[in-house]
Amino acid sequence: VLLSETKNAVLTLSLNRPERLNAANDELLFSLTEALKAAETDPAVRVVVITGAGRGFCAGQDLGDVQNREGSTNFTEHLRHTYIPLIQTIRGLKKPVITAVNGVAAGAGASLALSGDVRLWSENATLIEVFSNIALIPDAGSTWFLPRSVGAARAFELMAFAEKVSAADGLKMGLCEQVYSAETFADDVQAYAERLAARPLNALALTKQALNFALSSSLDAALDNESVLQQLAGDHAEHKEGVRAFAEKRKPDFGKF
Ligand code: LHQ
Repeated sequence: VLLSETKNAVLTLSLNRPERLNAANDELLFSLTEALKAAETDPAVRVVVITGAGRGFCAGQDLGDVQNREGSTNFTEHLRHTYIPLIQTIRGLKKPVITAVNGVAAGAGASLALSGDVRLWSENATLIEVFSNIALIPDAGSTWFLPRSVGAARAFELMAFAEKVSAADGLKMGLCEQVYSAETFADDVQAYAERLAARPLNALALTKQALNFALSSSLDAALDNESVLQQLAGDHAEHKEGVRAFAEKRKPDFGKF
């Protein structure tokens, strides 16, 4: 259900149920969460890419799987055991996570697409807050991620009508940072990820932590949090390398930290 490959410090995790557009079952969600946790402590990995095999990114919860459950499904328990730890792991990971959206991202798959530190879309990517088509509410973080890019009213509209967002519109709306041609998508994502992997990763991990904090805090609290995290950045060998390289008029070598 999950393919894993590391190349030049970039770990690519591919959701692999292509015949169902990578709709998620428990096994897929658990495997993905475990692989992300393992990546955090793996010195060979500096950046993680999450993408989909085949023509889809992720069609959300496998609806066949939901229907197969005995009796009435306990959605709250299900979310607490599967999607919540997954999204928390992505947002808390001390390494950058790129969501590389190769095709349709629907339902909880849309939430997953939005959860990356950087979101790279193929021109074939689409995002659909599809939940209302089956009279559910957006979960796995969509109610948190989407209004932060488009505002609550536009988010509500996208959710109410399960409107399909194209790659061009996703870029305008701030749902992704780059759009690449479908033919070169995998190579473009790898090249982007390798560029990110060459950046100072301790500083980026602290930047991620600061952004996570600031998204739910007051300005005063964010300013104070920055001052604490800046100390951690400044005490790291990476910072000394950056300053030394500047003085010596050469490119810093952050890859060794
Ligand atoms: C699928 C799925 C799918 C199984 C396509 N499952 N097979 C929910 C419940 C409980 C608690 C936790 O939280 C959640 C969160 C959620 O994610 S709810 C939302 C669940 N997802 C959906 O409702 C999406 C359903 N799928 C679609 O609307 C369409 O398939 C999209 C718009 C994603 C893609 O449309 P098309 O490109 O036209 O592809 P398709 O519909 O022909 O799908 C291709 C195949 O994939 C097809 O199988 P088949 O055997 O006919 O070729 C679909 O049945 C299968 N598939 N999504 N979620």
